Amino acid sequence: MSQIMLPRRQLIARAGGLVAAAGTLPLLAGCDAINDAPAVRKILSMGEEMNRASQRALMDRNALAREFGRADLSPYFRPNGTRLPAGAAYAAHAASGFADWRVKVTGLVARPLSLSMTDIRAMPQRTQITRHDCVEGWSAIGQWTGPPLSRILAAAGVKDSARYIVFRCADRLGDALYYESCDMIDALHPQTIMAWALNDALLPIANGAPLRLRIERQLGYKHAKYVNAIEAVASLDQIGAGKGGYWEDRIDYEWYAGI
Ligand SMILES: Nc1nc2c(c(=O)[nH]1)N[C@H]1C(S)=C(S)[C@@H](COP(=O)(O)O)O[C@H]1N2
Ligand SMILES: [Mo]
Repeated sequence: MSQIMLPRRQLIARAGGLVAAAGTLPLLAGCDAINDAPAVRKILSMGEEMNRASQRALMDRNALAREFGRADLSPYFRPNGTRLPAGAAYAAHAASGFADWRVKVTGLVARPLSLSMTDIRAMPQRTQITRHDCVEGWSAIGQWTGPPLSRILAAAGVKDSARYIVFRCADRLGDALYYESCDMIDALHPQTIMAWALNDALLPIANGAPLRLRIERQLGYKHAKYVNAIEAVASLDQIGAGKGGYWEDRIDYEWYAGI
């Protein structure tokens, strides 16, 4: 029980074997005389480094994002970025209920695929209620349904040489098409799905119809909407400006936006 009550910082320090140093931290805080002694400062900063190292080691990239209940659903899932891709081609797809929409699966795969929405819906599905966090400072909770990306990649026979998955989108923002990418850990994460339904209804156009990525351990801009191609690559250097995403190429959004 007392273990559980320990602040996270001390738990991590204990895991790192720095019980003594960490145990004295609360006493040292506010005691300038001792804090100023170079030797003590050095020990404290060693502790900090150990904490950071242990934290990194403890961070589990395969851990699940929190899932919520139906009572937690946001009454309205706010759309952001493109709400309606411009152009006649997308309009025609929308008018026909996306009957002819294709998602190409290409690159480092043994069997390139061209999947219809019927194909996508016939695959094993996952439904999850998760919270979407946008860097612009808003969140929303929604229920998403679609096949795990891992299933799609397995169907295509993704090769061992693939290190990243690139998601290409149908919407143009200014000079370029939106795109995103992730590494294989996130690509194969059980909550990474290609969603075609939001809250038990077909995905609204504003939220990325007919198909959008849900990559639940990452910030909002990684969740590519209007996806029409999934590409397995060994390097991101030749994709866009080489930083792995539309916003990453343009402003200082991190490629790895883990949450
Ligand atoms: N194709 C495409 N995907 C996109 C965007 C976009 O403009 N175009 N915006 C991103 C951002 S910044 C966020 S927060 C989410 C918003 O998803 P939503 O519209 O369902 O809220 O989509 C992301 N994926
Ligand atoms: Mo966002």
